[in-house]
Amino acid sequence: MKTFKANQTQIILKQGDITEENCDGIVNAANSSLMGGGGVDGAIHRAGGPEILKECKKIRERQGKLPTGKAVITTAGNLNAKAVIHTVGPIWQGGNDQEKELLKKAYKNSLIIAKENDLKTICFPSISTGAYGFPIEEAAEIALKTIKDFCKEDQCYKEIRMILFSEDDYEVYLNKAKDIFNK
Ligand code: AR6
Repeated sequence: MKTFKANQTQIILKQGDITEENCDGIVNAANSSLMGGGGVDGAIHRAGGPEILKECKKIRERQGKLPTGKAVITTAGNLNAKAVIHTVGPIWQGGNDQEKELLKKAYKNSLIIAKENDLKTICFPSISTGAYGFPIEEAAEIALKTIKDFCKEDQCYKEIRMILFSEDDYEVYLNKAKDIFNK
């Protein structure tokens, strides 16, 4: 685990399973259907229980599929959190299909909706770098820069954690964070 600072917000990088975190908001790397899936999405629904899917279904009925880059919020069910923020990262298509802008939007819109719901500590997984194939080096840079830019403007967060599932992913994020936050 390593801690950085962006304005008044603690930025924590940690290797682990996001479903074991104790915080206000847990971000889910969902898909547009909001009906669950594999990877971190599957893990969050399994650990959080059926209440999360129930609310996702209501959102689907109300507003249809969730476009890439947008975010919605539900209960966290049995997780040690107040809410789950579901966002949809882009599927990597080679880099010329607005993937970078859309990944940035996924982080930014998650931060905005969590702020609107008064969440002070929030955990992110590495959005889009699993099944969606986004190259991790670029994804890490976008994730951390978007978080830093947000914190420059807004000090609403006490703590923002990036939870990296593998040691390799953790190392990539750590190296980027040293560049981005230590200047
Ligand atoms: N805690 C933290 N990170 C995790 C966990 C966990 N428990 N499990 C996996 N990861 P992915 P995506 C990491 O594929 O690329 C789903 O089926 C994983 O190692 O979960 O945005 C959705 O329903 C990787 O680094 O999400 C969508 O269909 C990162 O989380 C699709 O996958 C993201 O991998 C979304 O793909």
